[in-house]
Amino acid sequence: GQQQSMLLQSASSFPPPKGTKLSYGTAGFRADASILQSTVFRIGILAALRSLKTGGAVIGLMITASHNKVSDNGVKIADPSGGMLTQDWEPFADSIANAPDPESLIQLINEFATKENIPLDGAKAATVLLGRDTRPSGESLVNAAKQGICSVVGAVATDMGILTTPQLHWMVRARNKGLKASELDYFEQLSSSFRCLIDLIPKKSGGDNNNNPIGKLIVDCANGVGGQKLQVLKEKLNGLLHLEIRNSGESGGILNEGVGADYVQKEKVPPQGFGSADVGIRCASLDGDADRLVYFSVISSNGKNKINLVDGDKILSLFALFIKDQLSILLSSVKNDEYQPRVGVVQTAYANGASTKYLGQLGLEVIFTPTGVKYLHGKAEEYDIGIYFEANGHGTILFSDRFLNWLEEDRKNEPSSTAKEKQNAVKRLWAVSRLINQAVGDALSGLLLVEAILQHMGWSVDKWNQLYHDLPSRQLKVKVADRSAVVTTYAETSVVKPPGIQEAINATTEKYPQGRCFVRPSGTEDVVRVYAEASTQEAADELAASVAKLVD
Ligand code: NG1
Ligand code: ZN
Repeated sequence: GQQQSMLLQSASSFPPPKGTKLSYGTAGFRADASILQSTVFRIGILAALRSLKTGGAVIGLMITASHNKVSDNGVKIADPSGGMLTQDWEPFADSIANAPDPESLIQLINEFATKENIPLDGAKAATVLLGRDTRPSGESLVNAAKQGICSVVGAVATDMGILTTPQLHWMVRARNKGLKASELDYFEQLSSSFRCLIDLIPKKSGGDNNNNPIGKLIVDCANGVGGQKLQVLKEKLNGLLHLEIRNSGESGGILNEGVGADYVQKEKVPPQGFGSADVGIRCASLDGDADRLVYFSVISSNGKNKINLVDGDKILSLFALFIKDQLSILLSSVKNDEYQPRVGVVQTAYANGASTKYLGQLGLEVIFTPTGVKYLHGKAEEYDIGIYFEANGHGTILFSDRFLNWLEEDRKNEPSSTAKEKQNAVKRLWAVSRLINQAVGDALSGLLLVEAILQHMGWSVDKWNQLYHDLPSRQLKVKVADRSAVVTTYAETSVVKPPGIQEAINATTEKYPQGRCFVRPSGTEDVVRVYAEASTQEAADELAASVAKLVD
C-alpha cells in the first residue's frame, strides 16, 4: 500500500555505497562521511520503527563521529530511556545498513516489522528527535535521516539542531518522563543544581564562599560542539565558575586535531593552544561531541611540556568519595533494619589498577564489565546509586527511583531538630541527581560536578590527583587480518580463542612486578588492543610490546 510505495520511492534516492560492509558497533555506525547518506537514511527508518515499537515513545538520532576526524561522521540511536539502542536491535541495524538494493531493504523491514509486531499501517504516531555535532557533513546527513523517518507513515522528525550527544540523550529521557525537555531546560537544570551545590558548601568561619577559592579552570573544547554550549553555561553561571574556554572551534582550529579528551588521554601531552604559561592551572578537555571529559595540569620538564593526567578513573573516584561522604552523613542515624541504599562502582579492565584498589579501600563494591557504555550503564542501573566511568572519561552516576523517593521523603520528614549538616547532605545528593546527566556520560554536567566537589573540598587539581598514584600503563593496537579471531571472557580479561594465547600472556605477565595485561578485539576499529600495567613505565612498555607480538 501507501507505506510500501513511500519506502520504495525514498530508498531509491539513497543507494548504499559499494564494497563496504558497515557494522553498528559499540558507538553506532562510523565511517567517512561521504559514504554515510544511505546508512543514515536507513537508520532514520529504524528510529521511526523503534518509536512505533515502544508505543510512540520519543527516540533520539544523533549524527556524530565523536573524537574521530572531522571528515568522518556517524549515526547512533537513543532509546526511550535516553540510553543506547537496545542490543537486540543491533543485528537489524546491521542488516538494513548493508541491504544491497531498495527491494531487499523493504523486505527486511517487512520481515522485522512482522516479527516484532510493529504496526506499519500509519495508525500510530512516531517521534524522533534529531541532533548533530559541528561536523560540516552533519546538515546533509540530518536531511537523509529526516527522509528515512518521514518515509514511515505517521512518523515525525524534530530537528533539534547542533547539540552535544549527551544533550540529545537528556532530551529524549526528559521527554519520555513528561519533564521539561528543551535545550534551555537542560541549561537551567544544570546551572541551578550547580548553584545549589555551591550554596551548600560549609562556610569557613570568617570567610565567605563567593570568591571561588580554587582558581580558574581552562577548558579545551576539541574545536567541537562543547565550546558553544559551555559558553552558554558560563554565562548562566554568571561568575560562579571562573572559566576560560579554548579550542572552541570558533577561531579556526580543526575538530579533534591535536586537541580534545581522546588525544590528551591517549598521547598524555597538552592539547594545541596549551603551553608553559598554563603550568599549575587546572585544565580540562572535552571530546568532539562532549560526552568524554578528562582533567590535566601542564608540567614543564627540560623545556618540554607534558601533563599530569586526571582521567576518568580519577573523576569516578572523586564522585564516589563525595557520594560516600554525603551518604554516611545521612545514614549516621539510620537504624540497621531501615533501607540501606546500595552503591555500586562500575569499571572496565582499562581502569588503572590503582583506582580499583583505592575504591576498594573506600569500602565500595567495584564491578567489572566489558568495554562499551551499554554494559557499564546496564550494570550501574542495578544499584540505588551506580557510578560508572571508562578510563577515557566517559561516565555518569545513576540514581534509582527508589533512592530518590526515599531521599525526597527524608527531606520532607526531617524534623527541624535534625542536624543541619544532615539536611544539607540530603540536598546535596538531590542536587547531584539533577546536575549529573542520568541518560549517558556528559562532559558538561560532569565538569560542573567536578568543579562543585573541588570547591566543596577546597582541593587543587594536584591535591585531587594525589588521591592515589596511577600505575604506569601502556596501550597498543595491533592490526590483524581478522580481529574476530580473538574471543575473550571474564569482562575481557582472559582470551579463550585462539587457544594457548592466554597461557602465553600469563607467563609473560608473571615476569613483571605488579604486572597486569590483557588483549581484546576493538569494537570500533579493525585492531586488537593490548593493555599492560606494571610498576615502572619501562616494564609496562616492555610487557605490552611482548604481548603484542603474541597476538600478531
Ligand atoms: P574499542 O574500540 O572497542 O576499544 C573504544 C573505547 C571505548 C569506548 C568506545 C566507543 C578504549 C580502549 N576503547 O572502544 O572505551 O569509548 O570506543 O567510543 O578507549
Ligand atoms: Zn564522544
